[in-house]
Amino acid sequence: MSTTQAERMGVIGLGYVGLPLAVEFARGGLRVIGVDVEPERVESLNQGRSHILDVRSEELAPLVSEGKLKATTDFGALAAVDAICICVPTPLRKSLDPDISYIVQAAGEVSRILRPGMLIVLESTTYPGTTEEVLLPKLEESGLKAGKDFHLAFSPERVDPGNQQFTTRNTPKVLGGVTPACGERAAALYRHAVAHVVPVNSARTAEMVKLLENTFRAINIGWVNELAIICDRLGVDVWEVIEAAKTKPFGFMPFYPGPGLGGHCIPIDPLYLSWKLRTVNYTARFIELASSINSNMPEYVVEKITGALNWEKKSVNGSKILMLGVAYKRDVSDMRESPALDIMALLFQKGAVLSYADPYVPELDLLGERFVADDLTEGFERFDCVVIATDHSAFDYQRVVRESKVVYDARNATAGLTPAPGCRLVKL
Ligand code: SAJ
Repeated sequence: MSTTQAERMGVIGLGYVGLPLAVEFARGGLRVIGVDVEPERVESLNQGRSHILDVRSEELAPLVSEGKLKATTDFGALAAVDAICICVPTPLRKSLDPDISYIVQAAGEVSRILRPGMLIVLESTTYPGTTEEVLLPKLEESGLKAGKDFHLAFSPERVDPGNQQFTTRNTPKVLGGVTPACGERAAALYRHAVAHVVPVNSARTAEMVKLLENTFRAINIGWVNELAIICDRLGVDVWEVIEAAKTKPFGFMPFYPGPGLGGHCIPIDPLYLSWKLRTVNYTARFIELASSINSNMPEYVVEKITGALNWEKKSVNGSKILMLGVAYKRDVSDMRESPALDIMALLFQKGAVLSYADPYVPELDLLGERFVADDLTEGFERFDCVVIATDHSAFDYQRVVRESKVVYDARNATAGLTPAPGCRLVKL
């Protein structure tokens, strides 16, 4: 099979990975069909309106009006393309096992329209072996043979939502094929959309590269979270320790303790790897240890809040507690796996009278209750404790330590601030 140039391509899944990718391919001169299962998302995209932070409608609209980018819910529209990138979610099940059902569903749709000469690339983060062991056989149900009749590769997404410096176009793109020719074909395709392609020798290698990247973060965050607990036991300021360690100009990279591990990547990707290793009778001890430390941080934080209230002769039960920030990290609205929600749930179960404030989250449902964000106009005196769980830039931390009775700062957001005489400030 020849390595044909792609003129037309498809992207399945128009979320924070798929839409920026579709836009870059369209800007690179290809005609792109984007497929998504959400009709209202498809409709707004075809009107030139973007639902993704990193894709401005001003850059999307001309691509749509010039016919370079079209969205649809119809997988059949992909029958006409030369290449398809699959960018669907890979969450965890409640049992903490990988949920690759979206990949399998997309593969079934692609298999129905697969033609000789097509290139299929999986971008969804998953365990090593998924492309060859799950996607390949599903696509070969078409009767076509991978590496012979069609090309198949894996290329991990490296999208960092909101990152103005590193974009889909300028972030190096790792990719690996199930055969060398598949890898070469994928590299030729991605050169339309990204500045720097990084070919590796197999799809399995490319799958593992992504898991190394994010497991590296999860394990190091787990280590600094344990360091925070250690420093607390030894009466040392963990934040000062890290700031001083950062002065080492080589061989050190700072990570910071926090209330736990949030987001849809870092808490999840390492568990895809440890799950896979269990199927080959191996225990990924570092991953599982970091995961247990990180997931225990909300309980650790609640223990410290309880202690701080105790010094005020108050119990959690009946105390008015304000959660400052509920998103999973600073200056984002995403609440997936947010540790702030775990802390709220634990406090709620202990009888706390909870409020929250978050400029990015107007309201939230938790434990069957609807909470509406407090606009903070009435200040902080009315709360028995203010918990800084997510250090959004918009908060006035000077006012927090001036007005609050008790502040529990899980993010070192009050660094350098002197609390008013009546404010008990406790830091992680
Ligand atoms: N966190 C800490 N301490 C740290 C860093 C993060 O507690 O030192 C917490 C955050 O508060 C958050 C969670 O960990 O709850 C994850 O934070 P993150 O900074 O890793 O951000 P994510 O989840 O947006 O990770 C993404 C990843 N991008 C991709 O997978 C393509 C990750 O690889 C990036 O390195 C990261 O963004 C980034 O650097 O922004």
